[in-house]
Amino acid sequence: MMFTFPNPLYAIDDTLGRAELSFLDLAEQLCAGGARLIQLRAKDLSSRELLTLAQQVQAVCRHHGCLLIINDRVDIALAVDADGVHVGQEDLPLAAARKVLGPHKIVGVSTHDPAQAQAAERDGADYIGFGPVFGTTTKATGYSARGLEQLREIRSRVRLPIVAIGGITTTRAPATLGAGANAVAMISDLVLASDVAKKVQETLAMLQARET
Ligand code: TZP
Ligand code: MG
Repeated sequence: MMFTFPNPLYAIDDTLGRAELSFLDLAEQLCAGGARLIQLRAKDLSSRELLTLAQQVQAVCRHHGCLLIINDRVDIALAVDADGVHVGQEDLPLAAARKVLGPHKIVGVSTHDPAQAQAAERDGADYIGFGPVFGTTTKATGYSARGLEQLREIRSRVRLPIVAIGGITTTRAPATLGAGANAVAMISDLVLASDVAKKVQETLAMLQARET
């Protein structure tokens, strides 16, 4: 059965070093605002710290009926019984991630061009990430901004759900769905908001207004 995103916001739990905000509080605020899928992206923790955090975030997610995807780390996803993992082109290949997690977990893959997107589909990904759609300073991706035109191109080539990423703001989110994404992944525009839960709510409201 084809995976579908629970709603059009793919919320990323990455504090971007905001000292006053913990990953756990951020997860709570994302859920409180209505996020129903969270990706835990904590790049600077030790394996042991990440495991503990992932267990705590998992408890928050379960409480809110929210899916939890772990960025990069198939081992952590397995250890905390997360709903899935998100791997990039340099992480464990899809086949290896699938072998570890089994057929029922969600495996998402970052892609940056049509060839990568089609390979991910062929190799059995549940969804693809595509980007960076717009310019971003959050991650040095090594890729230029792909733009909405390339997103449309990817849409025409794969049937899998697509989450667009990179420089997406509440304002840009509706047009990004309009270009064929099923969900928008956001970090800085959510995380740097003074009231994260309210920002999530506003973003979902914009996206849901667009859908009707
Ligand atoms: N992968 C491609 S762009 C990006 C990642 C993780 C960063 C997205 O962050 P932002 O702040 O929403 O541009
Ligand atoms: Mg990665």
